[in-house]
Amino acid sequence: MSAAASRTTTDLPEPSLPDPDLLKVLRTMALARAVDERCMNLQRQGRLGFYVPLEGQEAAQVGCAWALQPGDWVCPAYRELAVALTRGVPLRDILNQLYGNSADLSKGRQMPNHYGFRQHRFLSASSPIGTQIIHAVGLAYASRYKGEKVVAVPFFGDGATSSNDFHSGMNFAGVYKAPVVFFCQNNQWAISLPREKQTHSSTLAIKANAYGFPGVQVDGNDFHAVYRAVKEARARAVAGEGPTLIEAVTYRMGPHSTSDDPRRYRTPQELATWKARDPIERLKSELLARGVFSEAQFESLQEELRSMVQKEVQEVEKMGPPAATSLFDDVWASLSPNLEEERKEFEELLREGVIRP
Ligand SMILES: Cc1ncc(C[n+]2csc(CCOP(=O)(O)OP(=O)(O)O)c2C)c(N)n1
Ligand SMILES: [Mg+2]
Repeated sequence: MSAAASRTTTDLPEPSLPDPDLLKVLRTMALARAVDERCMNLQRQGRLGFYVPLEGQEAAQVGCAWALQPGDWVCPAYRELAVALTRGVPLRDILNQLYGNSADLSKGRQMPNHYGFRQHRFLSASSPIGTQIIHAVGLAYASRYKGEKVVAVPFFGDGATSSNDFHSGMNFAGVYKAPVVFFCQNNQWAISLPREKQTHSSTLAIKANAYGFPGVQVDGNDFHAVYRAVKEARARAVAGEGPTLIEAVTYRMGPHSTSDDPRRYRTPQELATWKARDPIERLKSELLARGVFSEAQFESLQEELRSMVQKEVQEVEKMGPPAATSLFDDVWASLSPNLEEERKEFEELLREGVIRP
């Protein structure tokens, strides 16, 4: 029996938000899970090229994003689907990018799963580990210079705390009190490298001490704990009191990406221990225990979300690839004569079928 299921109503956590909001939170977490399941299957069926799952990290991601404001900057790594959904990014836009089709906002030019959404202040995913940390620090510093009351949040993993950019970003933000909320999802693994081989520090949060600002470790599978910690860190940052490092202790229940097999490096027992702490089950059982929600309502919510995702995928799969000639777009304001010539030649080869779009 999971820890959440064995709780009694008397030791339920103090809710961080009113019940109608918590139902929206649960819905967002369940939506992320439904998208995750579907995309893993689509990749296994050869319909999607690549996917990076977040299963197990829903409370950490939704908890953090829920505490932010629309003007705040989100600087993701590559696993932040639930952050994008909480920011209000339409699922259609995410799926179009995964497929790299003609409706993809990045025009099929980015690696799948490496989306960015300008209007949501959600930067393009950073694949090189840790680079988004310094981007966030720069954005935060510049925003304060411009008089904006916003924060920037780099999302990164336990592995990224060993990167040069983690040190540079934390140091600069500490010295200049940049309004940054450093959000580390310690999911216990950096691909096949376990947390205990990543660093000899007792926690990741403790690393903030070296840079002169607070570091907080929270239960990353507890929505309320994450939400409260980020809300407080955000308030400190916009009040000019400087950055905070938050370590959300969680677990990646799936593979690192569709390209690896975690059974090669971790035990079934470890996975079972963390599955019993499933963040969605945890919030759900709390709402059930308080009588806000019934098991039957949760099941119909899951049905509804799964069929909505299914319909979205059907629509997205109807779209063709981006036009092949679009590779000449967006680099120059106008094409030089030699590029004009190359483009004509390219169109000719397309017409003759020598090159296939
Ligand atoms: C600079 C750099 N080194 C190595 C890699 C290969 N790599 C991709 S993901 C990853 C692990 C990152 O682990 P963590 O920061 O814990 O994030 P998680 O994937 O667990 O979310 C590594 C080493 C990379 N992308 N960039
Ligand atoms: Mg990790």
